[in-house]
Amino acid sequence: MTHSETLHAAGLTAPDLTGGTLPVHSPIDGAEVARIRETAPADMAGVIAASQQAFKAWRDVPAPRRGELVRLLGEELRAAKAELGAVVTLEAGKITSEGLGEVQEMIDICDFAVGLSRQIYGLTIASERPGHRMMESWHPLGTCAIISAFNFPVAVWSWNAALALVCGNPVIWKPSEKTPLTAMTCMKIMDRALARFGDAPAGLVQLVIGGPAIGEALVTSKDIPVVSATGSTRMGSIVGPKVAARFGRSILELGGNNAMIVAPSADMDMAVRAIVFSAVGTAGQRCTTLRRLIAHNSIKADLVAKLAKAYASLPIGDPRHATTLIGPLVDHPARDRMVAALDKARAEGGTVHGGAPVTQGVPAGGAYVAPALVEMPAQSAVVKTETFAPILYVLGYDTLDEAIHLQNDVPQGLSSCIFTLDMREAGAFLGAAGSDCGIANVNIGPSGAEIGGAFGGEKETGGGRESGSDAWKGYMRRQTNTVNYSAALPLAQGVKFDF
Ligand code: UN1
Repeated sequence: MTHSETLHAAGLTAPDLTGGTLPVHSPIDGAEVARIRETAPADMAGVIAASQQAFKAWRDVPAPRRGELVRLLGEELRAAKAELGAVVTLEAGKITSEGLGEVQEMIDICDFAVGLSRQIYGLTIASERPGHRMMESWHPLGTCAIISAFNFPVAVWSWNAALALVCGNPVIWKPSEKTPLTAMTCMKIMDRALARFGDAPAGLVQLVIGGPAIGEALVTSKDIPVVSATGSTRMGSIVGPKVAARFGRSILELGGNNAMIVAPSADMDMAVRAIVFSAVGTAGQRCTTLRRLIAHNSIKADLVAKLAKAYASLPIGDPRHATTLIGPLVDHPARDRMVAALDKARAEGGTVHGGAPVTQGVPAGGAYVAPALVEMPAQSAVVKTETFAPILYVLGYDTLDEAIHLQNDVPQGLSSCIFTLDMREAGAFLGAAGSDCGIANVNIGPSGAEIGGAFGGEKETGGGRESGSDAWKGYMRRQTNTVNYSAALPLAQGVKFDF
């Protein structure tokens, strides 16, 4: 299929794709595929006001009925899976299976949120006073702004939107400027769900497209109580303080620098499979991508040899071809950053295997690269930096304490894992003095998390939690209620105040 056939199959029409100011390129071949109309900064006040209006109606709709909208969204996503997945491939450069997987992640979170819509539970609490009852009520909070990144252009929106909507909040979505077409496709799918739902308020789900001025309007508006932002640590360090300054709530999902410890007892074949998928999948552009391999010195050389062999056989090329495993980087600046990181690694004493730009057997115009394995003498500055590319730094260790120290000794704290068959090592890794990350796994890689768990991480990753478990609480306000059903008015803490 040509790019325009893919876009038209997903329901995007000529007026959607032309006449605007924002050029959109496909990473597959660098071709300009659209010029999108941007939201004028002056229009943001109206967008936010419409969202406020929608909130007034939506917060009164019973949560299970709100869940019905998300159930319909899940149905529409199932029907449009192939078409939306193809746009993810076109616009983000993911291989077909990963584009489809991303849509599946959306369907999964919709299912989760539908169930949640009947499970918004609060606690009841024993009161210290006779004839009193205490409980918690969870109420909708208000508009949730969702600022998403290019690398999961649709799934991250759905994690936030599906939860926010069942929690009673309208959403305003600002996608990456690199991936507005996937967002527009999602909005068409959402519009079909809204039409079937029938009576959702106007302005419940909005999309705004543009650059920093649009983001700034969302981040600084006191009418937006929750800002969920996914992207670089640099972006988060700007967004977080601005939201905090107006006492808003931010849910930040920022950089990762994810490691795997491979112990001597590990099932090596399984470890190799996990390493290859998590280090080179999505061309190293997941926030959960494996970036550091911490291998026991007794098995390190053998492991590196096995990986080098596996890396040499990985098909690199057009992400639409069924056999391709490594598609392009998002753009040429991303490739320049990879080349620069490898130069820095060499300067810091690293031995680089692979990592060269690839121009043969791939579509012209795309930024294709061979994945790099880099043996490092120490965890130097470049290793502590997240470069969004398929670079895997390899470090050695002798004791588990040393390995855990290396794993934790970076600014980021998203995902981590250990390969071991020794339950004591696994227990230590998952313990309080083990991994300091938001995600810690045993005998699986750091990427490809299921939606059922809370997703996010510590330190410079930003501390936010999205997706499963009780992450929904981040989108609601908790109200503590004390009800006195007695005929007396006792004060707490035994205070006397008689008059
Ligand atoms: C991201 O890269 O921002 O765990 C999200 C994973 C995916 C989500 C990644 N489920 O790799």
